[in-house]
Amino acid sequence: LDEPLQKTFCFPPIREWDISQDIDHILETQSALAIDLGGTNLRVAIVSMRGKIVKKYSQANPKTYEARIELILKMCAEAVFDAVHLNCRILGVGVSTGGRVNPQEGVILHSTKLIQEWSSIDIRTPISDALHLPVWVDNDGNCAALAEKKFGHGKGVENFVTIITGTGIGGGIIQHNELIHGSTFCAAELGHIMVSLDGPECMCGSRGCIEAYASGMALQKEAKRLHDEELLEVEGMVDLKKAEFVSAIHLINAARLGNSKAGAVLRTASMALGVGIVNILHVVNPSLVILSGVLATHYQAPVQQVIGQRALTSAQRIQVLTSDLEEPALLGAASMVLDYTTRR
Ligand code: ADP
Ligand code: BMX
Ligand code: MG
Ligand code: CA
Ligand code: ZN
Repeated sequence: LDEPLQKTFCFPPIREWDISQDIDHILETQSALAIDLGGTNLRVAIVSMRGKIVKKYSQANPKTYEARIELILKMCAEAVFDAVHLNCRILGVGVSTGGRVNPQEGVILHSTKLIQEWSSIDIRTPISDALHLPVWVDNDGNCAALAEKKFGHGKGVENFVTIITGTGIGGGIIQHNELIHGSTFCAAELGHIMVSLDGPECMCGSRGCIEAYASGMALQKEAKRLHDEELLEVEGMVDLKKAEFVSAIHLINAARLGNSKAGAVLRTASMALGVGIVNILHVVNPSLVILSGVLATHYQAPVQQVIGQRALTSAQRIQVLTSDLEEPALLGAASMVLDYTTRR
């Protein structure tokens, strides 16, 4: 309305209002506290509605239940304190963890030896009691899939699978835009797809699982073995005697510099992972596979090649991408909070 008309009808004065600025402000201040519990690390982060990690805290994941819960609460308290100064309003807490999780109850039903003292654990109650915030929980691989769906290559993709390589191998399956959890919350434990009848021992108690061939821990074990036999170091590599510990990354470097033993280990690992993924393609037939974690870029090309060689014709052209998210499991934990608290 023009000014004279406004006066006639006694409209309140129109203030300068830019709705996009208000939305920007909400997207930047409304935040989640995200927790990720893995075989090695315990991470906590403040994550904004846009999926930006505002602040991150990392510690080694303690080996006992008591110490772990104590550290989680301590790190969360610090993050909640910092959030005030960072102008972040925490809407709730999202927990990503290794193990079979019942998200309705907020309970970790069972864990492999990768996380000790982590079976039949109600993780929701102690966190919500201490912080007076709502708490959501899911398996870390499932969380990684949620993150890809909201912020990553999985945006708008109806059927996709993600594989995240850390200490172990986690998986998440999105079918018709939803995660699948299965009848006892054990669906999408993709690290335990078996690709040989014998094969190396796995932390789950079985053998021949892709986690036992291709995880960070599996490669680290092989790197250590070669190092102990003085077969790892090759010319051009950083002096391994000065390295804090021998890791999967050293194995990859050695292979790149022409160490044939390291190359053979990596070929077996890639083959095992590739064959495992072919099995997944033949069960759920996704349109996309997203690899994440430290080893993702290394595995992408060999996995795509194995699919070309070993998948049924109809599944051969399925795309394998490397995630471009900084921390998929943490971001997925945050997405549970951001999606549920703002759903109308
Ligand atoms: P978690 O399994 O606790 O979720 P991460 O996803 O942080 O842990 O991955 C940690 C594992 O990945 C380590 O156990 C190691 O095998 C491997 N890793 C991670 N970062 C590096 C690195 N910079 N160099 C070598 N290995 C690494
Ligand atoms: C293990 C298993 C999975 C988990 C995966 C990746 C436990 C405790 N963990 O296979 O549930 O998704 O490790 O975990 O049973 P990460 O430690 O590599 O992050
Ligand atoms: Mg992890
Ligand atoms: Ca999973
Ligand atoms: Zn296993």
